[in-house]
Amino acid sequence: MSTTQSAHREPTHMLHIRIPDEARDAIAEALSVLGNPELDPDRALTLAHKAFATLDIDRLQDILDFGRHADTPGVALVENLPQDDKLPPTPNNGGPCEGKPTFVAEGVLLGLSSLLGEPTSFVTEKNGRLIHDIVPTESGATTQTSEGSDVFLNFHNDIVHDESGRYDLSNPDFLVLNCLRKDREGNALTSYADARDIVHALSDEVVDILRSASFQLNAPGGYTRAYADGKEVLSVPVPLLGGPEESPEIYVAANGVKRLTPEADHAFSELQRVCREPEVGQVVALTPGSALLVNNRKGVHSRSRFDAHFDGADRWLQRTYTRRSLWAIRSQLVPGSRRTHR
Ligand SMILES: O=C(O)CCC(=O)C(=O)O
Ligand SMILES: [Fe+2]
Repeated sequence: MSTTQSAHREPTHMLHIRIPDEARDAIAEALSVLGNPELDPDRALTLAHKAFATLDIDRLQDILDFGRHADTPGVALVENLPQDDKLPPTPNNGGPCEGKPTFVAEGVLLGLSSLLGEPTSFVTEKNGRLIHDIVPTESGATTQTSEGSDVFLNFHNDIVHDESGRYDLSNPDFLVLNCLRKDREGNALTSYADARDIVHALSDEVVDILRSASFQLNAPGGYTRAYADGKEVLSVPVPLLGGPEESPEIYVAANGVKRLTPEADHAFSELQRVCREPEVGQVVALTPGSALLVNNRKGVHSRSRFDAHFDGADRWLQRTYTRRSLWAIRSQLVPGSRRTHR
């Protein structure tokens, strides 16, 4: 345990927000008129924002504070959200779903995202779509990607390739994950480990190494497949932890972290180990009608192994990558687009 910190420090906790039935029904009604949001994302976001802005002031402020302050939890579970009356089969090719008759789930995703910031997209992630269908695929079953199922997806952040060589700059501040369908066996668990709790659980020596530029992150699979035949595209040497002691930021790649020294290798193993400890990893089984708000800077997340059958009844989440502001990444905008980036 870190000796520089109080041994009596309280761990961070998952914020729980339950939407009352009446509010759920009012939001569902407002979202019933929503068309396919990819056709006019700004209009869809405005409509969904209006729907969620009708929440009572306490719950609304809880979500807004989650998005805007350093001292709030890194993960929040929102429950009793509206759902689509009829859900088509789960796509088995990484999405999107063709012919979905209503867009309530998409509206929920965009409404929650709009309270945190601006949904953004990248051409190498889900073909630049704003709404990511997170579904297991046969070809990706054992990969360290969101298409995996038959493997533990290690604790990571969602990062984005950047020409500067830093992959933790243009990436999302938040992920929003909305559950449309759970896995049949109920084995899929999403975990979140807050860097404040990680640091507390590690020795000072290991934290010092994690704060040194002894690591290189591999770019996400979508990028390495598109531009490097799947070979490594490494960042410049970076630390995995940065920022002030009371509110650290963490950056870990899912697609591989190269350790530059034996000490860095040990520190990385320690990091992954403590994230799995019950006093650090906060675990949730997402079910339809619940969504997870994930701060992608305050902590890392993982997903357990689960069964996939590729028969239309598999687990199905929808996800946005959300930034507080799009301004800093404007030079990466695809010409003619307002939200899609290279
Ligand atoms: O499937 C999950 O629960 C999380 C997957 C994941 O890491 C992601 O969508 O970024
Ligand atoms: Fe992820």
